[in-house]
Amino acid sequence: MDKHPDERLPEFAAANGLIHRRELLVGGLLASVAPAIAAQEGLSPPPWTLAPGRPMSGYGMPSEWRKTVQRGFTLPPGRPGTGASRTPLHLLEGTITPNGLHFERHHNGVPDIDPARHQLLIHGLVDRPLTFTLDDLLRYPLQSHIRFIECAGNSGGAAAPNPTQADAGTLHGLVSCAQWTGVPLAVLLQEAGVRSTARWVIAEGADSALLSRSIPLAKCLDDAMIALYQNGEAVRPEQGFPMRLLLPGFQGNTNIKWLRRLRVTDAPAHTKDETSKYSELMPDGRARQFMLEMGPKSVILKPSFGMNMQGRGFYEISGIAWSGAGRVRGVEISADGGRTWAQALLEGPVLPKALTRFRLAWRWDGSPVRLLSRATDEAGSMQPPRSEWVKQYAPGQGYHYNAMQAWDIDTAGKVTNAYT
Ligand SMILES: Nc1nc2c(c(=O)[nH]1)N[C@H]1C(S)=C(S)[C@@H](COP(=O)(O)O)O[C@H]1N2
Ligand SMILES: [Mo]
Repeated sequence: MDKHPDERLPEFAAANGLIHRRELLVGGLLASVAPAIAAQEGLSPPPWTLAPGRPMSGYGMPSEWRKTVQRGFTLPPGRPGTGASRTPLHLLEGTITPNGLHFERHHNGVPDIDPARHQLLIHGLVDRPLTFTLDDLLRYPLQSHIRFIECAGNSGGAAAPNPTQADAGTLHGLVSCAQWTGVPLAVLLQEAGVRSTARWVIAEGADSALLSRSIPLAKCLDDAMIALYQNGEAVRPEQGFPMRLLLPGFQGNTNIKWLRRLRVTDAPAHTKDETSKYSELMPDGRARQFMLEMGPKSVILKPSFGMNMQGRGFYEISGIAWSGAGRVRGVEISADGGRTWAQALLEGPVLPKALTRFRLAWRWDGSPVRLLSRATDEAGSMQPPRSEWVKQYAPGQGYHYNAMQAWDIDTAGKVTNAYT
């Protein structure tokens, strides 16, 4: 028989107490966190068992006790026009972002679109220009896929010379993951009859920013979708109701919300949204356009800034990883600033272009440590240290930031943001 967990020495996989991922499957390591209680105390009825609870409601909301789990704003909420709100990644579990907490990025607010008056036009280099209402699209066979969306500007604050002391949601919360249901764009393009000279599709939104991006035709014929549902309910207004373009793994900006038009062309349109913005400034002063795929990335969420350690002992390290290239192949964790690494457990199913939860048991001995995670994707790309990442771009460039996130923990258990 196995010894009591307290007596059994876990199998360590890297320095400073990182425990082999196999031990998470065995369990028992963390069993000692529950305090022993007197039987009497455990049996006395809590107040909510003494009176009937409240009635049903038409649309459920999270517990009153979790009211503070909110999207974070860099600009005050309610401010008109352009801005973003961030998913509180550090306050969530699993991999699916609740719809009310999906990050938002609007270039001129959220339009209130009457679905009965909205149409999607497909035109340009096609044999038959077509328009689709929401009802038309709902007659097609639908597909569901769990996919993340990440703004190209996510984590861009890490281009600053000193690490910002803020929680993981504030630093990295321009990424969310949902099950999207809709019509594969390839089906609609096939129906319109794409001409042989076609190479690009210019997508345009029905917001007052008329946000427009040039998308390679190959992507539109691959895994692009006209998304109508988000985690089982109609796409939220903030996410593009009644329909949005979903381009799995591509920078968020190309996932045009409130989609009204797809113009098939032979060349990109060089719209304002892909010239003045969402292009990357390189060290030689030139800008790179159409860097569309998001790189491999991971963030440790537990522990992370604002969650201080509760004394030495066993902890579960957990976080999320993703890549625009496909599946996450592995996530490694270091507790000694990157000298030794342990493979984390990836919680299945590990889906392509979706958030993946990773976990690892850890015994913190109370000494100062630097925690790091690094993801490798199925294309073989690995997250760089920050010092390597910054060399790729002009100073201050903040798009496509995917360097490793480091958290320093001091002897008091305080967690701070650090650069590698
Ligand atoms: N029509 C339109 N589509 C848009 C935007 C916009 O402002 N207008 N913002 C883009 C940007 S920059 C991002 S990162 C994503 C954000 O999607 P979300 O708000 O659903 O998270 O939508 C993209 N699609
Ligand atoms: Mo974005």
